[in-house]
Amino acid sequence: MQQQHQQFLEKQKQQQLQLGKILTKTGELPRQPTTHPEETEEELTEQQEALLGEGALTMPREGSTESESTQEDLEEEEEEEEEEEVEEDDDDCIQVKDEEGESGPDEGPDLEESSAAYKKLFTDAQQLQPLQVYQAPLSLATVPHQALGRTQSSPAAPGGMKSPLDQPTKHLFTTGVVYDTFMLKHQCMCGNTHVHPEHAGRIQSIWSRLQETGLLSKCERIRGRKATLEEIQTVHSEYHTLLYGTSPLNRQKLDSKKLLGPISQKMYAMLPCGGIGVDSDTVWNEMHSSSAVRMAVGCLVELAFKVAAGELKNGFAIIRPPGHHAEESTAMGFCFFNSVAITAKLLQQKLNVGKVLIVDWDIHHGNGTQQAFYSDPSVLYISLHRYDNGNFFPGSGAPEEVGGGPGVGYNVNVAWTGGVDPPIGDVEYLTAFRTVVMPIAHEFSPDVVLVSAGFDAVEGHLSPLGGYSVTARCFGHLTRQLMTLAGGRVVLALEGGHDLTAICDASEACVSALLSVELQPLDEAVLQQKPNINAVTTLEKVIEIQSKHWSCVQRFATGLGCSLREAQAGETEEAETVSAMALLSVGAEQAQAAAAREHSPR
Ligand code: Q9C
Ligand code: ZN
Repeated sequence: MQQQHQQFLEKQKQQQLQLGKILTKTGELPRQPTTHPEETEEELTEQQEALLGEGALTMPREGSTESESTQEDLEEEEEEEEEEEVEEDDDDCIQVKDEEGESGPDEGPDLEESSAAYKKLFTDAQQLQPLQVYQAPLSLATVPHQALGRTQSSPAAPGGMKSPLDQPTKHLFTTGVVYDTFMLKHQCMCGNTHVHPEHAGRIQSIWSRLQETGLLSKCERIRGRKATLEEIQTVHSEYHTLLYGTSPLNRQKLDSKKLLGPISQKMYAMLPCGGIGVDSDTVWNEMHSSSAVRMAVGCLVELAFKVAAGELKNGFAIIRPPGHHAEESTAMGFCFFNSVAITAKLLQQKLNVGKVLIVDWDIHHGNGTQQAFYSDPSVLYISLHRYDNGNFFPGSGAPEEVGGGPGVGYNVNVAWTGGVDPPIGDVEYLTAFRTVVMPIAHEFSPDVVLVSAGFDAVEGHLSPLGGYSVTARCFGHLTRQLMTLAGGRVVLALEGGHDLTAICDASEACVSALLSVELQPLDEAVLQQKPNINAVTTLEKVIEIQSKHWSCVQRFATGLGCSLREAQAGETEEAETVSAMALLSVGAEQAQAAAAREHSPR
């Protein structure tokens, strides 16, 4: 399997090199998107039209970088999904004109029906009761195959094995994984993945890795969907939502309802690579990006709802583009819609989930997520990121940013400062979890944990997009620690990371942890090493600031420089002292009671 994957990566690398050359003509590609280029082109501004030559409109052959088995899988899927796209375009009109009051069919009968059931579940059960007592809502329970319609017509998995979706009667309480090929279509029109490291191959590779290692067959595959414009507006402004949530095709319909106003004349920057976008990172494909960015959000929402409701043990969302930099009205750093933030809001609004913890271990600060919950005490945001005194992208995330108003203390920035010499690695991340992340998280006691799981802190990512040397394995161990929270209701969502080996290794480690598969142990060297001086300084500062809001961190202010082994020994000693004290006090009480009996009259 390893060897196969290695070959696949090699092949992919070679093909990436040639991407510029292999742009083929539309006619040769029967599988090109079924949205009608002729109609769409009319909608584009003159400026964009000039950019969209025949060659530029044509994307590199989809799936060309995949292993054969995955190829089959996805191709079958493409067919049905492309049909959906046109259907769903109609829904936008319904949602935006909002005449129906309720959400349009885009949200789907599944969500609408189950949403009510979920809400009832949470209210009745006083939030997240033990999972064994959970009764699946009607839409999730055993249903005859035919009754499920198109959402169940899933492709057969490679090797003749039926995929989980072909067995609608079996719903296992296991790790859910969500992935959808719609997200592959968000690609710069220049087609050069070297210029744009946030490319489709990232999630294709992770999906293949989970298949090839057999991990996927231990999981339940969840079908994604595009988030509705209404859902996106739980975090983003209406203008921002329409700007990035619509394509020329459905905008035409919206236009005819005279509701779009300034959206009709979208403006993007022309990029040096020949494509268009907000900036060179945050590229836009006028034909396909809106579907992709809405799919990324909808996939995470679907997965997280099932985990929060107790239908799945936990989950891993293989989604792109990432979201944590996206602010209310700003797209940046590859991000358009903040999937994790939207999901947290929807869990609260539709499922009555009380407290959500968001842990963000992408190497970059999640400025969008911080902004979305800055004055909200019901969502605790903890980010570990390279900060370097504001000199690392996006520049925000100072330790002093602790939240505002009622949200003071509910924003925790572990802002690594001091560059990469010495490098920040496993020991530093594990120490941060030991002294800051896990104590605060336990004290907060969340109902659900969402993880902005970027893997750009993994070794293999060089400055300026990384520079740290955390191992993939370490992320498995961090995941396992988070699973001690919220009754195990933990959902990871891919954010950044572009080194394919690194993000595949890390995804594999995290999914293994979620499945409670035995993890590769951390090296003894890691357990015996002390965190580096810059990390200790960073953690001292965080503890000094956050101890005003979280009393639990105070006890870690000393001993930050300990290795994990030393800390472990200290904890054992502490525990022994505590029980010895308890014994002493029990002894004292008994003695007192005995003395009292002796002196009391019969
Ligand atoms: N000129 C994520 O990992 N590059 N985003 C900044 C400045 C931004 C990374 C270049 C990298 C964004 C989700
Ligand atoms: Zn990042």
